[in-house]
Amino acid sequence: MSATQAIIAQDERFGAHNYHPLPVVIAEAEGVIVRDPDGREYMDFLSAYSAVNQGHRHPRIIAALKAQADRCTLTSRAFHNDRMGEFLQKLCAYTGYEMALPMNTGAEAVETAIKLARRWGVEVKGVENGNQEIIVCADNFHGRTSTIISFSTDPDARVNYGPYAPGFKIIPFDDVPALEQAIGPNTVAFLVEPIQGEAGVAVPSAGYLQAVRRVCSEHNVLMIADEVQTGFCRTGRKFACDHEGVRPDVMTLGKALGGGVFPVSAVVADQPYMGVFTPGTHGSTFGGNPLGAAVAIAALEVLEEEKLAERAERLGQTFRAAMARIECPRIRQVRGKGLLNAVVFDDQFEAWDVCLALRDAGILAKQTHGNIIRFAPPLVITEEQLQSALRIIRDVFQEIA
Ligand code: IF1
Repeated sequence: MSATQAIIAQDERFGAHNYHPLPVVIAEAEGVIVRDPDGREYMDFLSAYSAVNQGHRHPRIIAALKAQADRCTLTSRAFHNDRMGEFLQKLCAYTGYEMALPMNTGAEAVETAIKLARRWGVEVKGVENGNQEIIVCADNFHGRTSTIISFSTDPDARVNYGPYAPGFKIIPFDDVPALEQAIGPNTVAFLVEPIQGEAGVAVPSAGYLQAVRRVCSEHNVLMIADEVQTGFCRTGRKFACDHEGVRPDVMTLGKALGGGVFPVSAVVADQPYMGVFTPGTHGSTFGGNPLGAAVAIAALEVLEEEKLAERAERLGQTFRAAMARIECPRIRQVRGKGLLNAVVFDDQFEAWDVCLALRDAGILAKQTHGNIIRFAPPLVITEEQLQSALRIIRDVFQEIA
């Protein structure tokens, strides 16, 4: 039995089967390249679902992790630490918001935004507590907590997890009239992914986000953009909302904020909204810890100094143009922004075998649904690496009957 097989068997014996991973084991990683226990190399085209935008083990980020690990790692928020304020100031400067609330995972950031909107609804908008409504989109993905899956439309994510949290209304994505019709006197927020990742990189019509911004402002409804996956340069701008010059009232952030080495998430908003949180009304043991703060500071510096948004924009155009030239009758659409892209095959097409063939050819990618493969390499990928990957993808796709 090879090392890979032994490790996979160990995972299956002792680990809950809440995933069906591609049969590959990653033992080492650097930049775009990951290596299995037998030394085989692959290009990572998933980037841990966009949490590794700066590349695996970026030296600046690893150095920050090691230096802080030798000073102080966890204090809780019962006391101040000397890194959180510096981190939050930098995050506010990077995002252009007045305040930030640090958490750890994307789901915790989304839960924090839901609580912010509900409390703002009562204390500022005047909605009776218990009647607050938040509008979300079909095919959303905002995390896996019991509240969040209560408004999921993916049966796998919510089946048998009842009773479900009330107070959510589901409308179609990319449908402004549906949003206008759904808003009522008790609506406190509209929570939306600027590009739906799990839905298969669903890019909305041009102008959708601007229209959402207008409608939310007109009806005094908070626009909450979930940029956990689309944020931090992934789509060719700092944030996906920047493609339309839209400034949400609240943004949820995560994944690449932790530079691919530590879970760091946050919610950003201006004081009139963030001000609803008063001492004791929200928190987290690890939220704002100095180790995550030090890593996030370095993660943001890398995004800026290596101009990763411009890089994602330029290389994303190269990727989509090359994919459009591939002769493969089973491909229905290539879509995305920056280096968040997906190839959509015919509805009944099962892409699993294509992912296995890509793996054998040296590229790691995973399908989001049976017929859609997401391609999202680290934003530090070089032009040469991208061209090499495109040749491999073309050869594999042209083999598809
Ligand atoms: C899994 C999906 C991607 C997210 C958005 C919040 C979260 C996520 C827009 C929660 C997390 C991850 C979770 C991971 C797979 C991956 C995923 F397929 F689930 F939907 F990326 F598209 N908002 N997405 O994309 O962040 O709590 O995970 O830190 O759960 O299988 P988290």
